Amino acid sequence: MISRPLDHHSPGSDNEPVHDHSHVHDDSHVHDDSHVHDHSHNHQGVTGTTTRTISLEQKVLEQNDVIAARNREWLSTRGIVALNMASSPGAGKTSLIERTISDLSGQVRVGVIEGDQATLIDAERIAATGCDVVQVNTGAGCHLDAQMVSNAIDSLDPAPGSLLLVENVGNLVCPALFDLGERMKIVVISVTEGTDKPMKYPHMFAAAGLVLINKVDLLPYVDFDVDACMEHIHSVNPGVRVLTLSVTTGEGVNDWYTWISDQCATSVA
Ligand SMILES: Nc1nc2c(ncn2[C@@H]2O[C@H](COP(=O)(O)OP(=O)(O)OP(=O)(O)O)[C@@H](O)[C@H]2O)c(=O)[nH]1
Ligand SMILES: [Mg+2]
Repeated sequence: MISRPLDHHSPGSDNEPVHDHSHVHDDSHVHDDSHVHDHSHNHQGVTGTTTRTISLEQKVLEQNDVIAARNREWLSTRGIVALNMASSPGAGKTSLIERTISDLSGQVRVGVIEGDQATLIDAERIAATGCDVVQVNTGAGCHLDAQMVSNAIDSLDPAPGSLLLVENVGNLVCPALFDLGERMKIVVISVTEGTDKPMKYPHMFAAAGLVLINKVDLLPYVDFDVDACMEHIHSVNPGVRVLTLSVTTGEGVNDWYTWISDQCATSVA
């Protein structure tokens, strides 16, 4: 794990730390793709053949769940509300986090964990808002796992009673499987992606505690039917709350803030 505070040293001086409230930590991992199925076959003779199949995926998920439960317990005893935000690449997760930090400034203390395969780009965007952030680079991995989040929490040290926004790697498949210890998964879909996505990626939408339909400012220009999309979302996740919004124009964001405030009000301190 590499920890690299942003602007820790002023230019030209290696020894003079400059305090900047924003910190970018690069929590880099070279992460093998954990979706490895190892079907080991152990054939014993012609008669009475026994075939032993070991599903590594199952084991990886079981181990992940143990660590996720520890994360959840740690967060819950401190009254920290952790939200695991998933979407396809570019749906607007980082933009929404940036806007949320800025609009809720002074009302809610926010910490952020950024998950991407590579780069510090999203963490640097968050740090520019003045918010503490840890970047986790997953290398070849396509999702965050509970151990990565545990390490990131150690670096971030989120304040009791704060809101912890975890931006997962842009991907509507694997993040559905991995519990990070969050309060809830939030799925963001944008109107440029097509109405059918909840049906094509049902596990991600089924795992969501809230779905946000973003970029509604683009509705006049794209072929996207909000009502049909909502029907598809509810066909895989009946009763889930769905909010429509535009991070760019601010339309609908107040409903999102009310939802956050309700979540924070029910956190156990
Ligand atoms: N028109 C419009 N553009 C938006 C909106 N929200 C985000 N964008 C744009 O969508 C692009 C992608 O936004 P990001 O916030 O980087 O998306 P992301 O989900 O964090 O992307 P990854 O981290 O790569 O998965 C940027 O160019 C944003 O400016 C919106 O409400 N309307
Ligand atoms: Mg992003």
